[in-house]
Amino acid sequence: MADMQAISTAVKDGRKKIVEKLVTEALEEGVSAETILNKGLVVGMTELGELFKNGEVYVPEVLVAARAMKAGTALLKPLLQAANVQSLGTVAIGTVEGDLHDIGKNLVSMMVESAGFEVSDLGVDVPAEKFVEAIKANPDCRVVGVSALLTTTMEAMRTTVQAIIDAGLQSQVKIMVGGAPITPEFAAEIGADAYTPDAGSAATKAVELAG
Ligand code: B1M
Repeated sequence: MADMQAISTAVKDGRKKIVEKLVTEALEEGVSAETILNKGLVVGMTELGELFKNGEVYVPEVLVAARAMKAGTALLKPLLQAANVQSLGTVAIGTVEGDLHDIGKNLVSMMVESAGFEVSDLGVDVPAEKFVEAIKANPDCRVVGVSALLTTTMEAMRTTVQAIIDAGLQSQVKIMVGGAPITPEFAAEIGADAYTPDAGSAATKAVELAG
């Protein structure tokens, strides 16, 4: 029987092949992609984050776990996107300059795609100008998603949001921000249109913002 605990443990231990096997088996047993994502993969990465914070594991372990997590989410991606029927426009998304964390941003991309958007993924370590250029280059871009995972890169988020406002693009796009250190208060302070705490609510909010 599908065991979400085993999936989260395999992510935490960085066991890519086991993650792929357990996710495949769970899907075959009819467990939904959302359940596997939220009760298995994300739980494992969150638990690992605690160990990392407490100095019980180090960057190499985290990298191996991130690789296992990505392998698992790659299997879920087509299923999370299967319900997508109409295009609601484009969401440009990236992680701010100086920040290399992309797992959360990739989950947001997947959920936003599954809600019916095209996604223009700008990657990680994205300078403010690149966000601005991407919006200008895509008239269909309705929402821009800005992610930051480090307290030290929150200022780069502020710079990015300001650059989008300064370029006069707020009449074209709504700015959505998120990431572990970001709060609704910080989002409001820097002039973003929306803050969402997780990938599911980011997708719901993107639909609302584009409407
Ligand atoms: Co980093 N790291 N890391 N790390 N890392 C954190 C973020 C940290 C909290 C760990 C800790 O100390 N507890 C800590 C930050 C502390 C702080 O700033 N206060 C930290 C640190 C310190 C660092 C380094 C500085 C470590 C070092 O080198 N000494 C370094 C920085 C590198 C850099 O970016 N310049 C570093 C490096 C790394 C790795 C490369 C090893 C790896 C990243 C691999 C990758 O992403 N490809 C890594 C990882 C994996 C983590 C932890 C363990 C897990 C992050 C993650 O993927 N979580 C993390 C600890 C933690 O978060 N518990 C940690 C799972 C993911 C699903 O959640 O990313 O929060 P999350 O995304 C969520 C929400 O935040 C939200 O939705 C997502 C899904 O629900 N969300 C959005 C995210 N973006 C959003 C955008 C939105 C809306 C919602 O709208 C646009």
